[in-house]
Amino acid sequence: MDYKNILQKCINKICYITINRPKYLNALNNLTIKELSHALYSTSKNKTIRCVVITGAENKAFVAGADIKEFSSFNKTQGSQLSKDGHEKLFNIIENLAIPCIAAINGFALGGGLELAMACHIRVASINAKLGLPEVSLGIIPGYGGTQRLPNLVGKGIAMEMIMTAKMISAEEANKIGLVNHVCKQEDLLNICTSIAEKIKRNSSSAISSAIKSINSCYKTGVNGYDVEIELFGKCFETNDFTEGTNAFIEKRKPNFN
Ligand code: DAK
Repeated sequence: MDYKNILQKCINKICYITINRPKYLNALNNLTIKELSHALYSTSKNKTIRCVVITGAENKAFVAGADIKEFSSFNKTQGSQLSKDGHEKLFNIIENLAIPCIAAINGFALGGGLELAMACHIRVASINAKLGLPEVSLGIIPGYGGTQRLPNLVGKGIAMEMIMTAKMISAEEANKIGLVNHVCKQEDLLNICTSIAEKIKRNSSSAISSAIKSINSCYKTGVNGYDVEIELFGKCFETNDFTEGTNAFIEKRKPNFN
């Protein structure tokens, strides 16, 4: 598939995806959601890729939200369809990706943009980033998982205040409340994300996939995360990575995971 609104390049087993609509502060329109979904699906099938980094083009915005101009004319049916597609084809896909996904937040991360970052497994923000869920100022509520993922990340009280006031917070404040893992200078952002990805790459990809699944199960209703952990832990014993990791330790060498 040829992409119009995203750029993708893979270097040293790390796939960098850039949302490329800088004229509209990288707002997520339907086509961009489709292209992201396609790129992530194909990346997840590529066994050589060990980490994904998602960022926004230029230095003003990660993603300034869903495309307000596009959805402003939608009716209830179109709104519901957009919601269903977004959840199923993008946000849930990212959260449940077997490969770690890092959001490199290089500027405004608002509404659907912050929701996209929150669906990623790790978030790093540059110092100029501004984050918020301003949907109630438009007469809607966060609709791509924001009412669920924000309280999971920062706690109910802070999430309630952020959503009800529609306020933007700085990268430093986001770091203080646990919404982003690290804050850095803008020029260092991709290097820091790459160095996290490089550390991840040294470890077992099968164990990392299982860890993502197990951690995510903590937030799924009706699922006992401890049971998931027990099952996935057992499965690790059948993997080549388990054999390699434990042999390497016993033989006093570094493991060589494929
Ligand atoms: N959508 C469409 N265009 C946008 C946009 C957005 N979210 N954000 C910015 N742009 C466009 C602007 O309209 C402008 O384009 P022109 O008017 O020049 O053609 C261009 O990007 C540059 O923006 P500004 O001129 O406004 O730049 P400033 O530096 O003055 O202001 C800003 C930057 C980020 C403070 C401002 O652009 C702004 O307030 N943007 C909107 C932020 C926002 O409210 N984001 C939340 C959107 S609501 C759904 C699920 C979820 C959602 C929707 C549906 N379903 C389940 C169906 C999510 C909703 C949202 O994300």
